[in-house]
Amino acid sequence: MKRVILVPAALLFLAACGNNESANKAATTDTTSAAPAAPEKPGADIPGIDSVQVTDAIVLTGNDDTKYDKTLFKVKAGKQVSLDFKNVGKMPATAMSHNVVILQQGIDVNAFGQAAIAATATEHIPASMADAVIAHTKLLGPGQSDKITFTLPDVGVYDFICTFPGHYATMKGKIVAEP
Ligand SMILES: [Cu+2]
Repeated sequence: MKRVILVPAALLFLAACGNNESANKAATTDTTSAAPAAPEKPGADIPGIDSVQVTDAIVLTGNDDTKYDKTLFKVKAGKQVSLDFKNVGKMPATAMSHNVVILQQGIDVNAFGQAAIAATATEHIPASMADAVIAHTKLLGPGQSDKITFTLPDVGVYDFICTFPGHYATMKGKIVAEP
C-alpha cells in the first residue's frame, strides 16, 4: 500500500519541478529575444486564413474561366488528406484541361509553371522537377474528375497550381499545414 501512494507523490513532485523550470525558461526567452523560435500559426499573414476550417477532405473544381472555386485550405501536417477534383467546364480538353499539382515548400511556382508547359508527354508534370511535387491529379478534360490522397510532411504553407499551359497565373492556391 505504501508503494502505491509513494509513486504518484514522486510523480507529482517531478511534474511540479518541470513546470517551474519551463516557466522560468519562458520568462527568460521573453526578455532576451523578440523573435519566436517557430511560428505556431503558419500562414497567419494570408488574408481570410482565420475563416478557413481544418479539413482532411478537400473538394475542389476548375472551370472554363481558368479558375479554381477555392484557393485556400487548412489541413493537419503529417495527416493523410483526400483531394477530390473535378473539371466542371465544357470546353474541349485540348483548349481547357485542368489538374491540381501540390508543390513542396519553397518551390518557385513561376519556374515550375514554366517548366511544365513543355512537358506535354507527362500531362504537364515536368520530369526534371519531379522532386518538387508532393502529389498531383490527372490532367482532366470537361466533366472529368480525379481523387487523390496526400500528406503534407511539415508545418507550413504549400502552393498548388494547375500546370496546363498558361493556367498557373490564375489557377493557384495555398494549403496551410497546421501543427
Ligand atoms: Cu487549368
